[in-house]
Amino acid sequence: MNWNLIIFLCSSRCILAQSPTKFTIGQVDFELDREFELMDQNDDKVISQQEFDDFQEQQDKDGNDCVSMDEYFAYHQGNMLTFEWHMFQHLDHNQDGCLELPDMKEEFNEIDRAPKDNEIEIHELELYYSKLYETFGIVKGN
Ligand SMILES: [Ca+2]
Ligand SMILES: [Ca+2]
Ligand SMILES: [Ca+2]
Repeated sequence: MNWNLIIFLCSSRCILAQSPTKFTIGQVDFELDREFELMDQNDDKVISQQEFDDFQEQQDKDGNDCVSMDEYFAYHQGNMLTFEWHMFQHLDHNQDGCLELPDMKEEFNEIDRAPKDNEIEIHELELYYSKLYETFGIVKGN
């Protein structure tokens, strides 16, 4: 009897049971590529701070400098509601139910890391998301 295996199976089940997330890495990667293309308006394969801010503005349908959860969800339609819900909570740094420009500036700095050059490349976005996967408890699957 392999006790290590049994303990491993039990603990991964327990983690799964606790996690409300049912989506997979593949789904998130698809979402990520799509989002990168949406943000990269001049198609030069990097996202500038300006493009990042514009993306924020596009989501703000009523133009009150606040992207509400409704506006965010309307923009990020799809089967990824659980993920988007986590994302919104993560992006909303001061927890006021509004994504504002300071929230996005903070986020831009968080993503722009390797190298830190005021531009976001796809691999920086991937790195950033892979850290988020862990925080959100996303598991690898089909
Ligand atoms: Ca660009
Ligand atoms: Ca708004
Ligand atoms: Ca960069």
